[in-house]
Amino acid sequence: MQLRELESYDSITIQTHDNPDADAIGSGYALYKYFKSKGKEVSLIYSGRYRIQKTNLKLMIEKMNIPITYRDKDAGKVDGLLITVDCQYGSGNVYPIEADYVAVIDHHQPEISTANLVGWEIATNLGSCSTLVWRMLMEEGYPVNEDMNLGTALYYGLYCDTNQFSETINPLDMDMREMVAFDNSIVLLLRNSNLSLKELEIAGIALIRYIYNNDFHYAIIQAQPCDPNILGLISDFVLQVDEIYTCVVFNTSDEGYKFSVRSCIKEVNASELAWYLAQDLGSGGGHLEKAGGFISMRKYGKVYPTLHPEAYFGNKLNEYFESFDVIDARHYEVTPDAQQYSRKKVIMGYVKTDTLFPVGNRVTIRTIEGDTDILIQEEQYLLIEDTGKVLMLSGQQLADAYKLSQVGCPMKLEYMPKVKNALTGETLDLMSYAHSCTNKSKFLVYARQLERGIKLFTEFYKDTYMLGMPGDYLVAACDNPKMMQVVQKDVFMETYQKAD
Ligand SMILES: [Mn+2]
Repeated sequence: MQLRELESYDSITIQTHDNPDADAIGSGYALYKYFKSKGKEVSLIYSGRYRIQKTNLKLMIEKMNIPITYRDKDAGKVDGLLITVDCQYGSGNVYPIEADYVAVIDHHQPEISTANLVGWEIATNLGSCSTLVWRMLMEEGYPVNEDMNLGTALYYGLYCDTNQFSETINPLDMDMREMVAFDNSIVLLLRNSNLSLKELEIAGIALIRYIYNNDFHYAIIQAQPCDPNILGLISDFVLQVDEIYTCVVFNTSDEGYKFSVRSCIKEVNASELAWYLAQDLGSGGGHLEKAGGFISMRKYGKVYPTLHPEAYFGNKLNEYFESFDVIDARHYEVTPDAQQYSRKKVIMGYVKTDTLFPVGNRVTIRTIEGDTDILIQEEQYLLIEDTGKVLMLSGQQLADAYKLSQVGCPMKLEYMPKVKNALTGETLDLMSYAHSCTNKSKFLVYARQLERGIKLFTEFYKDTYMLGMPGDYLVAACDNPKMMQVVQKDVFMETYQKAD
């Protein structure tokens, strides 16, 4: 959905979830400003049991002049369009207000039927709803950076929802963080009014009630209901204990379990562990050392009606540590039980890096998988795969494996990769410099379907690993068997065929 689709309504009410947080307020405010600029009659409201109390939120509202008001539960129906933001109409965390028309803008797991909505945009891969609304405003050409209050609200929304930018890795979140104009002095002020005395006590109590596993060196802590930021704070602290290599800190609300993950060993990537813990029950992700996630109570209750969450996290962690073999490609053979396959022809893109910036420049390549820093060199190419991954190759490697054309590359990717010059900050859209290529069909690999999970370290992936789940494929180039990678099962089926 695009925001302009909602411009046919003259009266618009924007409702955040009950007990709104900085992200709900920030993204709600951005929508408010947008529709106000279109001459609509707009109001920004929240309802539910509690009024806003936290000092940082009160300051946010005051400093940025955010016109959010509390709406009494029995204030009745609203006229025109109701948009719920950072939540979904009909979910347990937002008081159901009757309205003529309803739309939803959110970044949580889909919880509701969209059948009766006039529009919805639910982007679960984003770290904050503020990022989503920022994207929607940019798509409409709205001048976000001319309004410092608006920028600061969005920035602070992302900051809070991602535990100070540590628990997300979506490239669009990073784009907003870098591109939006904000007032740093306000952010500093809010940052230092983040905890109440009550929450200080919650953190203290949580610390003395840890569960420690001696075999795998992990700790689990359940905290009383508190702001999710406290979970990050506790887990940062716990990880400093010498015997603890990995930890999970969580709390419970009516909607589900919110958790923070930390790791200080290369065999555990916090981002992937967060994903593993949530899997089909919610969402999780972040960075190598810090990550976070959420498990929906509705989904959890269906699968584990009686299991205590502490036991759930313990079981999942044990399962995680027991179910992966660590493989170092440099001392490992895929053959002899592997079969030969060849890569089907796929259209991809390639770019000679010195057409982007001069040789010797340091640049950051931002893809769906995160940021990579490289030094621009001669005869260096980037290959943009149809999955959105970007690989670095020499001219020879590229010419050996791919048939190159001079026409532009038509690929549509979920996140279009960008290249940013570290010195000047200039950012280029990689695809507009790319030409098309197809792999030569002769590219032969050995592949073996995995029965157990693996963590694969290779020559290029020394400090972090590629994760393989049972069912995925371990693939090695026939002419260079140490060049190994993990290919997800469905991707493998689509891109490889048995060699004849
Ligand atoms: Mn949010």
